[in-house]
Amino acid sequence: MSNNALNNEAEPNIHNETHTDQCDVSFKYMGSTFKKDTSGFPDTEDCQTQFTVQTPDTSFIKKIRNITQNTEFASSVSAHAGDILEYQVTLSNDSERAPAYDAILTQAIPESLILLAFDSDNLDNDGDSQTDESSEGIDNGGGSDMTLQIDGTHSTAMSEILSNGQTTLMYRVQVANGVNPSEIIQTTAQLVYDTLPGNSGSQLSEQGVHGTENGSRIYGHSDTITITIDAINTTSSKRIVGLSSTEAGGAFPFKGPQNVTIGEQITFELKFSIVPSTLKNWQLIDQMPSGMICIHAMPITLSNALFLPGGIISPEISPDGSQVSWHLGEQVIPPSSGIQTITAQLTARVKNSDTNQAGKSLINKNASVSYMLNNSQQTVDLDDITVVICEPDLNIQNMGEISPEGMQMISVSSRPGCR
Ligand SMILES: [Ca+2]
Ligand SMILES: [Ca+2]
Ligand SMILES: [Ca+2]
Ligand SMILES: [Ca+2]
Repeated sequence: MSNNALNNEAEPNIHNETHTDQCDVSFKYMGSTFKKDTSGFPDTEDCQTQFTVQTPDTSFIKKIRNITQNTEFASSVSAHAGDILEYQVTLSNDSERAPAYDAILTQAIPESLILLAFDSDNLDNDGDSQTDESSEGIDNGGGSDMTLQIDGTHSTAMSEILSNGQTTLMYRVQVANGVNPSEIIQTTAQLVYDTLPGNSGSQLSEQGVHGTENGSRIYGHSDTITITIDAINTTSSKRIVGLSSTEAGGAFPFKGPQNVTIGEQITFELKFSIVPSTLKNWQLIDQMPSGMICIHAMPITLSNALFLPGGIISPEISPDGSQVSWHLGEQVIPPSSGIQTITAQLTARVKNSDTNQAGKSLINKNASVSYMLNNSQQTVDLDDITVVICEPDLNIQNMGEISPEGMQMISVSSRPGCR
């Protein structure tokens, strides 16, 4: 049975396709020709044999779970630096009669993942019912930037996936410290197998090489898994924590909208959380809205017990007060630090400018944290805060009464809502 179509499950040699091999005989006897439609000649069915093609019917299901965060197996997972992830690859052969031979699974391990060495991961990697034996597969000793391989030279479960049989492969990786928040890591596993044991089964010479027209048919599958590094958490990322004159509209930290007066100072807090990962060209910037200037800001302290290298990051306020920024550079949050929350404080003043009139809203909407992701600067917006300008709006009213002392009575009231 030839490998036709070449390495492709298609006509004429497709699963369950029936082929007929028929012999045709005729002869002459005493001047008469005897052939298959001659009375008494053997029936056609007696001169033929039928063959039904059986090919492996293999499915390939790849799943992953986060061991550190105790998640279930799924087709994708979220993680951060230091997490241990476990891959499970299930190879099932649903064919009744055709085993899959010489299966080979390969998967590239990128720089962002570290393969745990097969001989010490406490898993039966190659599905042969032995755990951490010396022949679990090719793992290059574990690590990054290489390709793992599990095949039939290490595992009887891979040299032949039986009809109605199943082989399960397992391996683990640790997420490297160099990953960035929101990074997406995709890993693709490739599976190949063929239809004869060894190179050519028990064929007579000349034997076909597998994958050629006269050899075994090679099948290939691939499956991709997505790992997403957790994003920067910006819940409640900007709040008012101090006001110089007006009464706060709510308990501090207050999200506004907040009434303010001309000349008032407002202290804001910026806050966000980051999972263990690496941030490159890390910056925190707050661009003031027109009508508001930054007059003071506090340094951010990154403890060198929690950040590498850490440090005290002084704010930079632009000469016109329109922007404050902190340049945190490249920092690693190692897995031992856990999730880190960064807070920064700045104080702004409502300018005594022509455009700042009663009822005007100043929306502070350009605070952001940014860092390098996939070779470009990724910007994550922080919350918007609205303040509304109030000005004294005195209402003087003659009460039309004379006091007992003979004084004219007047009423003075201010516009409601400013205090
Ligand atoms: Ca094993
Ligand atoms: Ca192992
Ligand atoms: Ca083995
Ligand atoms: Ca083979």
